Amino acid sequence: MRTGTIVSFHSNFVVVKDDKEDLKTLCTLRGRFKLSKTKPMVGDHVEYTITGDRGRIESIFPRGVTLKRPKVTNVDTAVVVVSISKPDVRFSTIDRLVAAVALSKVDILLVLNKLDITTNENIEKFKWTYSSYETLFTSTITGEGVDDLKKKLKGRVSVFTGPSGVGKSSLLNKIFNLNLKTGEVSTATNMGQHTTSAVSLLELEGDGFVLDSPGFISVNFRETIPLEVQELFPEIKLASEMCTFDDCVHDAEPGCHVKELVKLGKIPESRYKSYLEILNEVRKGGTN
Ligand SMILES: Nc1nc2c(ncn2[C@@H]2O[C@H](COP(=O)(O)OP(=O)(O)OP(=O)(O)O)[C@@H](O)[C@H]2O)c(=O)[nH]1
Ligand SMILES: [Mg+2]
Ligand SMILES: [Zn+2]
Repeated sequence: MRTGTIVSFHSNFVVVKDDKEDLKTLCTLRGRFKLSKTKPMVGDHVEYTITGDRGRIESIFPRGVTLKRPKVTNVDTAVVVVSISKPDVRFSTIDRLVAAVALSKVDILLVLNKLDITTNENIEKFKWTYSSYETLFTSTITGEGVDDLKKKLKGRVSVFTGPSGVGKSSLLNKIFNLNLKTGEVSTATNMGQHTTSAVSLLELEGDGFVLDSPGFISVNFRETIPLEVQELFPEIKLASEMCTFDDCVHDAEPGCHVKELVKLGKIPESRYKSYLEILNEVRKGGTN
């Protein structure tokens, strides 16, 4: 039997890219899939058969990491693209975004795009603030960093996410000579409009897939408990090992190494503030 990956939906069909051949087939589902709860998803690895020019999904392999919005499965990496000029995405927003992505347990690659219009001072500030993440710096205008990004995507399933207008589609166009629709950043709000809307995987020359996701992954920390919030902030998690109390949440506790490092200027104040904000949200949520 053939195996492949569901790359998109097309009315009542799913489009399957074959594992071995450069072949895409419109597939229907077997009857039992229509009744069962397992609905196919973009990113699914499937067994399928072909009759004539139509295929049929026979089974879906067990899933890896699944994102709810955008709805896609078997994701290895979330490429979180941001810019700090046009649009000027605030650090607090970036913090929430990467924390939300961390909830889904995918690897995070943080990309600062629009280097060409960002001051060195701001780039350095960003570098320091996000030094606990794997980061890349790019510009679709000068081409800087684009090849490095391309290399990082090889052999994996990556989802591009980030605020609208930061240049996700532009980066993908540049990397893969695609022609995704890009939008002008609206000058009125300086925040751009959502240009990308469909969920479909793009193939990387037979080696990996990328999803250009519209705008933001929705942020919801409702199911998180206070002690888990530090897992979403790598530098805080690391420092927590030296707190006096094992269950320290780095708020009012004595002997807190995290607070110590913030005081010493070794953990960015803005990161710690975002951490506390999410912690308080989680506490209000009443899940613990
Ligand atoms: N100066 C500069 N402009 C860029 C860069 N990359 C993209 N842009 C511009 O930013 C605007 C938005 O780019 P898009 O690629 O549509 O942004 P997006 O992140 O895909 O936005 P959504 O699809 O709405 O989420 C376009 O006008 C691009 O030409 C860059 O590196 N430098
Ligand atoms: Mg886009
Ligand atoms: Zn602590």
